[in-house]
Amino acid sequence: MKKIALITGATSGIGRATAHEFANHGIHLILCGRREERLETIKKALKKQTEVYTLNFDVKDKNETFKAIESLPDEFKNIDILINNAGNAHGLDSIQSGNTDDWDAMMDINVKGLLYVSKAVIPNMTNRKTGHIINIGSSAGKEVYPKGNVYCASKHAVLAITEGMRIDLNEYGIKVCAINPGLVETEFSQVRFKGDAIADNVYKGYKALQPQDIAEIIYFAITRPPHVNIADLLVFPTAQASSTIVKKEF
Ligand code: NDP
Ligand code: 8X3
Repeated sequence: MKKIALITGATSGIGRATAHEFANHGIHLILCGRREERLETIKKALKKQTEVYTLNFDVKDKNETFKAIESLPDEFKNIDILINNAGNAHGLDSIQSGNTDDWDAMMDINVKGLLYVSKAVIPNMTNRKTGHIINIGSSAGKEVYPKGNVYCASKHAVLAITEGMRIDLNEYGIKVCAINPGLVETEFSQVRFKGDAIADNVYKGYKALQPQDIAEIIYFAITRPPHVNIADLLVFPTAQASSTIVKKEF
Protein backbone atom coordinates (compact mmCIF):
# COMPACT_ATOMS: atom_id res chain seq x y z
CA MET A 1 0.00 0.00 0.00
CA LYS A 2 1.30 3.40 -0.96
CA LYS A 3 1.68 5.96 1.83
CA ILE A 4 -0.46 9.11 1.85
CA ALA A 5 1.09 12.49 2.66
CA LEU A 6 -0.68 15.78 3.33
CA ILE A 7 1.52 18.80 2.62
CA THR A 8 0.48 22.32 3.62
CA GLY A 9 1.97 25.22 1.68
CA ALA A 10 2.37 23.00 -1.38
CA THR A 11 1.96 25.87 -3.88
CA SER A 12 5.49 27.22 -3.51
CA GLY A 13 9.03 26.79 -2.21
CA ILE A 14 9.74 23.96 0.22
CA GLY A 15 6.22 22.51 0.10
CA ARG A 16 6.09 22.36 -3.69
CA ALA A 17 9.58 20.78 -3.90
CA THR A 18 8.51 18.20 -1.30
CA ALA A 19 5.43 17.38 -3.36
CA HIS A 20 7.66 16.71 -6.39
CA GLU A 21 10.12 14.64 -4.32
CA PHE A 22 7.32 12.53 -2.82
CA ALA A 23 5.66 12.09 -6.23
CA ASN A 24 8.97 10.76 -7.61
CA HIS A 25 8.69 8.00 -5.01
CA GLY A 26 5.01 7.28 -5.69
CA ILE A 27 3.70 8.66 -2.38
CA HIS A 28 0.03 9.63 -2.71
CA LEU A 29 -0.42 13.34 -2.15
CA ILE A 30 -2.90 15.75 -0.61
CA LEU A 31 -1.66 19.19 -1.61
CA CYS A 32 -2.91 22.24 0.29
CA GLY A 33 -2.71 25.98 -0.22
CA ARG A 34 -4.76 29.11 -0.87
CA ARG A 35 -3.77 29.61 -4.51
CA GLU A 36 -6.10 27.20 -6.27
CA GLU A 37 -4.69 27.74 -9.76
CA ARG A 38 -1.23 26.74 -8.61
CA LEU A 39 -2.62 23.66 -6.87
CA GLU A 40 -4.26 22.62 -10.13
CA THR A 41 -1.07 23.19 -12.15
CA ILE A 42 0.99 21.12 -9.70
CA LYS A 43 -1.65 18.39 -9.63
CA LYS A 44 -1.63 18.24 -13.42
CA ALA A 45 2.14 17.82 -13.45
CA LEU A 46 2.28 15.21 -10.65
CA LYS A 47 -0.70 13.04 -11.45
CA LYS A 48 1.38 11.29 -14.11
CA GLN A 49 3.49 9.92 -11.25
CA THR A 50 1.06 9.40 -8.36
CA GLU A 51 -2.45 9.95 -6.99
CA VAL A 52 -3.04 13.62 -6.15
CA TYR A 53 -5.88 15.36 -4.32
CA THR A 54 -5.95 19.10 -3.66
CA LEU A 55 -7.45 21.05 -0.77
CA ASN A 56 -7.85 24.78 -1.09
CA PHE A 57 -8.06 26.47 2.32
CA ASP A 58 -6.50 29.10 4.54
CA VAL A 59 -4.90 27.51 7.63
CA LYS A 60 -5.77 30.68 9.60
CA ASP A 61 -9.44 29.77 9.32
CA LYS A 62 -10.24 27.06 11.85
CA ASN A 63 -13.61 26.06 10.36
CA GLU A 64 -12.34 26.07 6.79
CA THR A 65 -9.39 23.91 7.84
CA PHE A 66 -11.53 21.29 9.61
CA LYS A 67 -14.11 21.27 6.82
CA ALA A 68 -11.46 20.80 4.15
CA ILE A 69 -9.75 17.89 5.89
CA GLU A 70 -13.08 16.24 6.79
CA SER A 71 -14.08 16.46 3.11
CA LEU A 72 -11.29 14.10 1.99
CA PRO A 73 -12.57 11.09 0.07
CA ASP A 74 -12.14 7.69 1.78
CA GLU A 75 -9.09 6.76 -0.28
CA PHE A 76 -7.22 9.83 1.06
CA LYS A 77 -8.45 9.78 4.68
CA ASN A 78 -5.71 7.60 6.19
CA ILE A 79 -2.93 10.16 6.20
CA ASP A 80 0.42 8.56 7.05
CA ILE A 81 2.63 11.63 6.76
CA LEU A 82 1.74 15.21 7.68
CA ILE A 83 4.09 17.95 6.54
CA ASN A 84 3.19 21.13 8.43
CA ASN A 85 4.98 23.56 6.16
CA ALA A 86 2.59 26.49 5.44
CA GLY A 87 3.98 29.68 6.90
CA ASN A 88 5.85 32.87 6.24
CA ALA A 89 7.48 35.88 7.85
CA HIS A 90 5.54 39.13 7.50
CA GLY A 91 7.78 42.18 7.90
CA LEU A 92 11.20 42.69 9.48
CA ASP A 93 10.74 45.43 12.08
CA SER A 94 11.86 46.29 15.58
CA ILE A 95 9.38 45.43 18.29
CA GLN A 96 8.60 49.14 18.78
CA SER A 97 7.71 49.70 15.13
CA GLY A 98 6.18 46.31 14.23
CA ASN A 99 2.82 46.13 12.48
CA THR A 100 0.16 44.33 14.51
CA ASP A 101 -1.45 42.87 11.36
CA ASP A 102 1.92 41.27 10.56
CA TRP A 103 2.12 39.90 14.11
CA ASP A 104 -1.39 38.45 13.80
CA ALA A 105 -0.58 36.86 10.44
CA MET A 106 2.57 35.14 11.76
CA MET A 107 0.99 33.82 14.94
CA ASP A 108 -2.26 32.86 13.18
CA ILE A 109 -0.61 31.04 10.27
CA ASN A 110 2.70 29.69 11.61
CA VAL A 111 1.41 28.65 15.04
CA LYS A 112 -2.37 28.39 15.16
CA GLY A 113 -2.70 27.18 11.56
CA LEU A 114 -0.22 24.38 12.25
CA LEU A 115 -2.25 23.45 15.34
CA TYR A 116 -5.58 23.41 13.47
CA VAL A 117 -4.25 21.20 10.67
CA SER A 118 -2.64 18.85 13.21
CA LYS A 119 -5.82 18.66 15.29
CA ALA A 120 -7.78 17.68 12.18
CA VAL A 121 -5.28 15.00 11.10
CA ILE A 122 -4.05 13.44 14.37
CA PRO A 123 -7.22 11.49 15.44
CA ASN A 124 -6.93 9.22 12.41
CA MET A 125 -3.26 8.61 13.27
CA THR A 126 -3.95 7.83 16.94
CA ASN A 127 -6.80 5.49 15.92
CA ARG A 128 -4.46 3.62 13.60
CA LYS A 129 -1.47 3.91 16.00
CA THR A 130 0.80 5.04 13.22
CA GLY A 131 1.90 8.27 11.57
CA HIS A 132 4.73 10.71 10.97
CA ILE A 133 4.43 14.45 11.53
CA ILE A 134 7.10 16.80 10.22
CA ASN A 135 6.88 20.41 11.33
CA ILE A 136 8.90 22.91 9.34
CA GLY A 137 10.46 25.15 11.95
CA SER A 138 13.41 27.41 11.23
CA SER A 139 16.83 28.45 12.49
CA ALA A 140 14.67 31.37 13.72
CA GLY A 141 13.16 28.88 16.16
CA LYS A 142 16.62 28.24 17.63
CA GLU A 143 17.86 31.81 17.99
CA VAL A 144 16.36 35.29 17.87
CA TYR A 145 17.87 37.84 15.49
CA PRO A 146 17.46 41.63 15.29
CA LYS A 147 13.96 42.62 14.10
CA GLY A 148 12.96 38.95 13.92
CA ASN A 149 11.03 39.16 17.21
CA VAL A 150 7.57 37.82 16.37
CA TYR A 151 8.61 35.56 13.47
CA CYS A 152 11.26 34.04 15.76
CA ALA A 153 8.64 33.66 18.50
CA SER A 154 6.32 31.84 16.07
CA LYS A 155 9.10 29.41 15.13
CA HIS A 156 10.17 28.91 18.77
CA ALA A 157 6.51 28.00 19.33
CA VAL A 158 6.67 25.49 16.48
CA LEU A 159 9.59 23.81 18.23
CA ALA A 160 7.77 23.73 21.58
CA ILE A 161 4.66 22.30 19.91
CA THR A 162 6.82 19.69 18.15
CA GLU A 163 8.25 18.56 21.50
CA GLY A 164 4.79 18.51 23.04
CA MET A 165 3.43 16.44 20.16
CA ARG A 166 6.31 13.98 20.44
CA ILE A 167 5.61 13.50 24.15
CA ASP A 168 1.82 13.20 23.87
CA LEU A 169 1.88 10.97 20.78
CA ASN A 170 4.67 8.74 22.05
CA GLU A 171 2.28 6.03 23.27
CA TYR A 172 0.72 5.80 19.80
CA GLY A 173 4.02 5.14 18.02
CA ILE A 174 3.67 8.35 16.01
CA LYS A 175 6.96 9.94 14.93
CA VAL A 176 7.25 13.72 15.33
CA CYS A 177 10.09 15.74 13.85
CA ALA A 178 11.09 19.36 13.35
CA ILE A 179 13.20 20.31 10.36
CA ASN A 180 14.71 23.75 10.83
CA PRO A 181 16.27 25.38 7.79
CA GLY A 182 18.37 28.51 7.60
CA LEU A 183 18.17 30.61 4.43
CA VAL A 184 16.26 28.88 1.61
CA GLU A 185 15.71 30.63 -1.72
CA THR A 186 11.91 30.64 -2.12
CA GLU A 187 9.12 33.22 -2.26
CA PHE A 188 9.64 33.66 1.50
CA SER A 189 11.42 37.02 1.18
CA GLN A 190 8.93 38.32 -1.42
CA VAL A 191 6.22 37.69 1.15
CA ARG A 192 8.24 39.06 4.09
CA PHE A 193 9.06 42.32 2.27
CA LYS A 194 5.67 42.53 0.52
CA GLY A 195 7.15 42.59 -2.97
CA ASP A 196 9.78 45.27 -2.14
CA ALA A 197 12.98 45.06 -4.22
CA ILE A 198 14.95 44.49 -0.99
CA ALA A 199 13.78 40.86 -1.17
CA ASP A 200 16.01 40.33 -4.24
CA ASN A 201 19.14 40.91 -2.14
CA VAL A 202 18.46 38.28 0.51
CA TYR A 203 19.86 35.40 -1.54
CA LYS A 204 22.58 37.35 -3.41
CA GLY A 205 26.35 36.88 -2.94
CA TYR A 206 26.24 33.27 -1.68
CA LYS A 207 24.58 29.97 -2.48
CA ALA A 208 21.44 29.72 -0.38
CA LEU A 209 19.73 26.43 0.31
CA GLN A 210 17.33 25.44 -2.46
CA PRO A 211 13.82 24.06 -1.79
CA GLN A 212 14.96 20.73 -3.27
CA ASP A 213 17.67 20.46 -0.55
CA ILE A 214 14.99 20.56 2.15
CA ALA A 215 12.66 18.25 0.20
CA GLU A 216 15.42 15.62 0.04
CA ILE A 217 16.03 15.92 3.79
CA ILE A 218 12.30 15.52 4.46
CA TYR A 219 12.23 12.42 2.25
CA PHE A 220 15.27 11.06 4.12
CA ALA A 221 13.49 11.63 7.45
CA ILE A 222 10.34 9.80 6.37
CA THR A 223 12.25 6.82 5.00
CA ARG A 224 14.21 5.88 8.15
CA PRO A 225 13.43 2.43 9.58
CA PRO A 226 10.46 2.18 12.00
CA HIS A 227 12.67 2.41 15.13
CA VAL A 228 14.41 5.64 14.01
CA ASN A 229 12.89 9.09 14.45
CA ILE A 230 14.84 12.17 13.42
CA ALA A 231 13.52 14.44 16.15
CA ASP A 232 15.08 17.80 15.37
CA LEU A 233 17.32 18.86 12.52
CA LEU A 234 19.03 22.22 11.84
CA VAL A 235 20.33 22.85 8.31
CA PHE A 236 22.20 25.89 7.03
CA PRO A 237 23.72 26.76 3.67
CA THR A 238 27.49 26.36 3.99
CA ALA A 239 27.87 30.15 3.77
CA GLN A 240 25.68 30.63 6.85
CA ALA A 241 26.98 30.18 10.41
CA SER A 242 24.07 31.70 12.30
CA SER A 243 21.02 33.86 11.56
CA THR A 244 23.21 36.95 11.27
CA ILE A 245 26.52 35.55 10.00
CA VAL A 246 26.47 34.84 6.26
CA LYS A 247 29.66 34.90 4.19
CA LYS A 248 28.81 36.87 1.06
CA GLU A 249 31.06 37.45 -1.96
CA PHE A 250 30.37 40.64 -3.88
P1 NDP B 1 7.03 30.28 0.31
O1 NDP B 1 6.52 31.67 0.49
O2 NDP B 1 7.68 29.94 -0.96
O3 NDP B 1 5.85 29.24 0.59
C1 NDP B 1 4.94 29.42 1.65
C2 NDP B 1 3.79 28.44 1.48
O4 NDP B 1 2.89 28.60 2.60
C3 NDP B 1 2.98 28.71 0.22
O5 NDP B 1 2.69 27.49 -0.41
C4 NDP B 1 1.72 29.36 0.74
O6 NDP B 1 0.61 28.97 -0.07
C5 NDP B 1 1.57 28.73 2.12
N1 NDP B 1 0.79 29.59 3.01
C6 NDP B 1 1.14 30.80 3.48
N2 NDP B 1 0.13 31.33 4.22
C7 NDP B 1 -0.87 30.41 4.20
C8 NDP B 1 -2.18 30.38 4.75
N3 NDP B 1 -2.67 31.39 5.48
N4 NDP B 1 -2.95 29.28 4.53
C9 NDP B 1 -2.48 28.25 3.80
N5 NDP B 1 -1.25 28.22 3.24
C10 NDP B 1 -0.46 29.28 3.43
O7 NDP B 1 8.04 30.03 1.52
P2 NDP B 1 8.91 28.76 1.99
O8 NDP B 1 8.71 27.61 1.10
O9 NDP B 1 10.26 29.26 2.22
O10 NDP B 1 8.24 28.50 3.41
C11 NDP B 1 7.76 27.25 3.83
C12 NDP B 1 8.02 27.09 5.32
O11 NDP B 1 9.43 27.08 5.54
C13 NDP B 1 7.46 28.23 6.18
O12 NDP B 1 6.91 27.66 7.36
C14 NDP B 1 8.70 29.05 6.50
O13 NDP B 1 8.56 29.74 7.71
C15 NDP B 1 9.74 27.96 6.59
N6 NDP B 1 11.13 28.37 6.46
C16 NDP B 1 11.55 29.07 5.35
C17 NDP B 1 12.87 29.44 5.25
C18 NDP B 1 13.39 30.25 4.10
O14 NDP B 1 14.47 30.86 4.22
N7 NDP B 1 12.70 30.30 2.96
C19 NDP B 1 13.84 29.07 6.27
C20 NDP B 1 13.29 28.37 7.40
C21 NDP B 1 11.99 28.01 7.45
P3 NDP B 1 -0.58 29.93 -0.55
O15 NDP B 1 -0.04 31.33 -0.61
O16 NDP B 1 -0.99 29.37 -1.87
O17 NDP B 1 -1.62 29.73 0.49
C1 8X3 C 1 13.53 31.74 7.57
C2 8X3 C 1 14.97 31.97 7.81
O1 8X3 C 1 16.67 33.63 8.75
O2 8X3 C 1 14.87 34.53 7.40
O3 8X3 C 1 12.94 31.07 8.63
O4 8X3 C 1 14.44 33.74 9.60
S1 8X3 C 1 15.22 33.55 8.41
